[in-house]
Amino acid sequence: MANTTNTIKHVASPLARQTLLDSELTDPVAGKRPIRLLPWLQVVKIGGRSIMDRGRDAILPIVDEIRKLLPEHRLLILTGAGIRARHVYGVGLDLGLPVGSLAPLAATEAGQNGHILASLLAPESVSYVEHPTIANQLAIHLSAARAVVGSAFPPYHHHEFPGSRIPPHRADTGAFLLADALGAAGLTIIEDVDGVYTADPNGPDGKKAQLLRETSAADLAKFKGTLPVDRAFVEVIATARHIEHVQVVNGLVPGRLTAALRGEHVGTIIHTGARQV
Ligand code: GWN
Ligand code: ATP
Repeated sequence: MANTTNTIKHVASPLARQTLLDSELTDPVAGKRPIRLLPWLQVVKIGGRSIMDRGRDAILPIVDEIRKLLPEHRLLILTGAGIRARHVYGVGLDLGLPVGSLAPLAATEAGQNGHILASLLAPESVSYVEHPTIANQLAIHLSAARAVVGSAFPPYHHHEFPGSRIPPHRADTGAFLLADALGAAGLTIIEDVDGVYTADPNGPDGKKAQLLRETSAADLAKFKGTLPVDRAFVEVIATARHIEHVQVVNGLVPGRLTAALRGEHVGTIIHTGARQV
């Protein structure tokens, strides 16, 4: 009888005989840059505390700006959590809740801000889409509408890393992970300051703070002071696969988002670790 093992039952796989723990062995197969799933997509993260918590004075001008941008760009708009998440951290920490319980509580606040924003953009066919929809059906939703809104928080839940009692992977990190995973054209982070400064411009040394027009993942990793983005964001941008830079812009100044999406340098450009291949 003919030996059919190799042709029928054996499925050839370049990784079948290797340990996945040795990068020298996996690199020839896994070291290539992944494909871009949505290369035309612009991802915009809107600050929870810096924009959404300010209510109509901050939100309505941004909604107006986004409305005018829709013919020009296809957008995934992701919202941060803001002050309600800080309150829930306070209550939860007082009760001794672990980080994996606090993460989803804060994430729901990011979702709420997204629902608010999506309601205001509903006349433009913009809807809030759920995390599972972002994961699997974003392309079809973005073929029906020029933009969708989602929660910027990554859904780590009880898988959140236990190093700190405050969930380390928050909205900036979540927005970057998504933008890079989708191979988006860009990520713009909207804050209430002109960009990243040498020190908190609203802190005690605010008067001396200088705006950094450009910085990098490596520089921010060495930066000792506070930042307007999560610390984990600095870590994940170092290993970016697609997004080569992120721009942080002031959403309280009309026109900054529009300019940033047109590729103009109007805030702080943060260079990631993405290699040009
Ligand atoms: O609820 O506003 O998605 O898109 O991280 O999980 O805590 O959930 O635990 O599809 O799955 O509150 O219910 O909530 O914000 O995250 O969502 O309305 O399982 O559409 O049900 O990954 O929205 O919500 O909070 O994003 O960030 O039902 Mo909400 Mo969030 Mo809706 Mo979502 Mo979490 Mo789902 Mo989820 Mo939970
Ligand atoms: P979230 O979306 O998670 O709710 P957010 O991004 O809207 O949050 P913050 O986390 O408060 O808002 O970040 C913005 C704030 O960061 C600014 O208002 C500023 O005062 C502060 N900040 C701290 N350090 C710096 C720095 N080095 N440069 C610029 N802003 C800084």
